Amino acid sequence: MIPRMKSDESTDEMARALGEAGCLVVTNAFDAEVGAEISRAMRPHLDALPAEWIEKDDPDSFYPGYTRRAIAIIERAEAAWELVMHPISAVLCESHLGPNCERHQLHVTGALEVGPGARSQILHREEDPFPIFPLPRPNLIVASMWAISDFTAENGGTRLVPGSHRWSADRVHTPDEVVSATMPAGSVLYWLGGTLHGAGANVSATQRFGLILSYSVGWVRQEENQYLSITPETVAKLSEEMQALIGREAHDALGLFDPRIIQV
Ligand SMILES: O=C(O)CCC(=O)C(=O)O
Repeated sequence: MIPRMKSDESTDEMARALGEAGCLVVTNAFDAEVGAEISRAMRPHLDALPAEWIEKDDPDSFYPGYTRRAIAIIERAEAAWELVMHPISAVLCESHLGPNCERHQLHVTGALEVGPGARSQILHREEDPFPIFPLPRPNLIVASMWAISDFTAENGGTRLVPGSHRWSADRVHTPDEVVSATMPAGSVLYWLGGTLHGAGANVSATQRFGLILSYSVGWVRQEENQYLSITPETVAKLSEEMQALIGREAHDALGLFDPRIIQV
């Protein structure tokens, strides 16, 4: 079962529930107008994707066909900045990543539109790029999916295996352990980097639209190269706190720089 809470409930309780189940839905987390503004900003980037990427499906591919993905959300959708910096995400990252690092960082950002006809995505763990750590791994990543449209079991709502963040490598999920995160627009789904998950199949007639924002411990390579995804003009508009979050701050001895060379 995926625990559900409202955004005005205790964040300590949210952190506990996320740690227990490996996933958590928080409803009433953001306004419809923010979602609409993000959709407007990302539409041209999603529409510009080559048709041949979208309108075919390689069943072995990690990314299913009929699904549009566009990254670089900080650069392309200013309305999303408040979600990137959302206080609930800050508490959950501090609680689950804080013990393993001096500071967490933004790992990847993306608008994900699952279209009618998309098959389900292979279940995976966000921490799979770090195989050097045996399962179950220490917490390296906290991920979030912000529901800009409703998420249903029919339109490709994210599927998860609650509890799988604690499994060793030989534990394989059974079909009845896979649960769809159904949530109304304005909700956010959180999951830990060790939790098995993937986009569901879309057997409906409408698009499922969400924003994925994930965070990692500050000492790993970010999934999305934020230095090449955000222009200096945009960096100059970010608060100091947000600049640190995107990685423009050293983590202990990692990421040293001389601030006299580039000043933003
Ligand atoms: O779209 C989703 O619901 C999940 C996306 C995901 O897991 C991924 O992009 O790796």
